Amino acid sequence: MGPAGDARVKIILPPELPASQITPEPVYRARRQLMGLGLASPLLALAGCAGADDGGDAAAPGAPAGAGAAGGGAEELTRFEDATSYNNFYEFGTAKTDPARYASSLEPAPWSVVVGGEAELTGTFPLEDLLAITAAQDRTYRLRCVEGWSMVIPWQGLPLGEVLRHFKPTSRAKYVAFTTLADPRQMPGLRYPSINWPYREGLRIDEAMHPLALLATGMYGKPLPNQNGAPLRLVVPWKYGFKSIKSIIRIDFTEAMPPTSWNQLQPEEYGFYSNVNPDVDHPRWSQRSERRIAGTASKLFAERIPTLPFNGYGEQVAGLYAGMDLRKWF
Ligand SMILES: Nc1nc2c(c(=O)[nH]1)N[C@H]1C(S)=C(S)[C@@H](COP(=O)(O)O)O[C@H]1N2
Ligand SMILES: [Mo]
Repeated sequence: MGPAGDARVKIILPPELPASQITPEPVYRARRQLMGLGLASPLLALAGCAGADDGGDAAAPGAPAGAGAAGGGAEELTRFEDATSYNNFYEFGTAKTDPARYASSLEPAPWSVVVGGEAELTGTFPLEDLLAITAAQDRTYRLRCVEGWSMVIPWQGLPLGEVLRHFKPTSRAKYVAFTTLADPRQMPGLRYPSINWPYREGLRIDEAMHPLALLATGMYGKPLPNQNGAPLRLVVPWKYGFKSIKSIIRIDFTEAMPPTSWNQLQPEEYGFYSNVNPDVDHPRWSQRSERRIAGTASKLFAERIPTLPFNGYGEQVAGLYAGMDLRKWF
């Protein structure tokens, strides 16, 4: 890390809540049991994906916001207002309110995506061509920020794997790298070295091909708001939120593990995999529980609930990591 590194360290992802606000252990275990008992319906409804290609949740395509899409009302949806006003999108500033405030300068159309690297079909593709590769689906997914809050959002988007397969990755394609737009004219946050711009993320190719991974184009039945990553972003619901990279302009198939922004910034804190894991603390705070911003709960004092391994999607994705020590490969 260069000389700028020291300045950066201070502003990244501070823990938001004092330990005193975290539910004490016994209460928490009781809740976990309750959740265990009631698990089947909400989790099935949310993950929607016991069968590999059934990504559907209870919501009909284009269902109105908050229409019980999380299934049986067991896990409430985050309100549209909260999902669009409490965001991380450092290209527009590091405060949670900055993206909603400043992202109107982002121009999501026209948009194109460069596809490169280890694939038979590469080049620059207008967004419309990408969207024609396969049909959009509805997927209500939880997204948990590494900072300890989570939301339940009805997304619309294309299964990432179906899009990637269209480009015919070669046998050398072991990873997929994603890059966000970095245009200082549209993104005032680029002035600050909070991140080594452009924002970059990556997945191992089998993770990227997993049917739960979504290339989102909309939420709550509307096109993605700018602050949520218009016009195209990832949603990888079993990983911490920062893996769900926004406003993607480049997708590269690579043989080597690609560099990713948060990992480059603080490798001891943010691993390449970053699967949600309550048993692996962040060096500066626990990951055992989360503040669920949903329903009418206020953003700052929402109930804390236990965080589940793989954010509750373990049944679907744990197999990707069979034999891996998840404490080492955090
Ligand atoms: N390009 C880019 N993508 C990003 C971020 C960012 O700062 N820049 N923040 C990440 C983090 S930390 C989270 S928690 C999610 C938040 O997504 P949301 O605002 O739609 O809830 O976006 C992720 N994607
Ligand atoms: Mo996050």
